Amino acid sequence: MNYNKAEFTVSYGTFEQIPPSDRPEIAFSGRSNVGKSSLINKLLNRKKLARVSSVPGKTATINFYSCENVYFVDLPGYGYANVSKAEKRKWKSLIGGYLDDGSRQLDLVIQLIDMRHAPSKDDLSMINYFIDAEIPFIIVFTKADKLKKSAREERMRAFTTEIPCFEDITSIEFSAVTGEGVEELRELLDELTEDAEITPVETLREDTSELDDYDGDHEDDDSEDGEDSGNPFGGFLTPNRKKLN
Ligand SMILES: Nc1nc2c(ncn2[C@@H]2O[C@H](COP(=O)(O)OP(=O)(O)O)[C@@H](O)[C@H]2O)c(=O)[nH]1
Ligand SMILES: [Mg+2]
Repeated sequence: MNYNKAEFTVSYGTFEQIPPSDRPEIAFSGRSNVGKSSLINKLLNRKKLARVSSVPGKTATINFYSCENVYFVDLPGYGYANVSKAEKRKWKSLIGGYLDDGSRQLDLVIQLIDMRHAPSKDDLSMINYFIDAEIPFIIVFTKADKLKKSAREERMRAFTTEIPCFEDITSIEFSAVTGEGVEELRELLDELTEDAEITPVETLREDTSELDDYDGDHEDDDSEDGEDSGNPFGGFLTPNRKKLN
């Protein structure tokens, strides 16, 4: 893929605005300030395609970047303090709606984790969600340049016990400052998207109508445990997406 061809396409503030996907999507997930915008800019060889900020952003939007026949999807960052309930709800329905929509061509989620720290509760909720929902994902450890060799080795060792199923998860150590890991990430994405095609949405609709058969016991999921579950996500991370296999 020619990563220089990426263009910002569109931002959505609510899940309902997002049209059906007409091409493979690669989504980026991570807590606010983890280095998501910096990684997207590095990957796509641009200085300011995604806005980098020292102050965590306040607006939850899903941003789409197109690159050849693929969309890169920047999910809103989670986990920053002092956010209103209304904003949390918005975040929840955006990310929850997007990830839970089994009809999207979600080829991969790239889950970012700051290499300097143990994964947060929210990071672990995301990872467990991907595992339960069978959403393909990899982990990118960010800000590798900020750790000395020994501290870095210690952190990487700790991740093997802190992150569930770590030995089965592909992970990349990354730095937006030194560029470490960017080629490895590009190669992985190239392999994943080499046959990527844009499919007209009308055709997609016809195709997916047959998938209704797969919608097994969709109804008795317990995804309504809401605000009082003790889960920082308010319980939306209960997979009920349609399983296609
Ligand atoms: N040293 C270092 N700083 C980084 C790296 N990636 C991001 N940052 C800094 O971390 C802060 C948050 O980055 P940003 O990309 O906006 O994070 P986002 O909120 O996840 O999109 C900014 O001050 C960045 O300059 C990295 O790889 N190394
Ligand atoms: Mg950002």
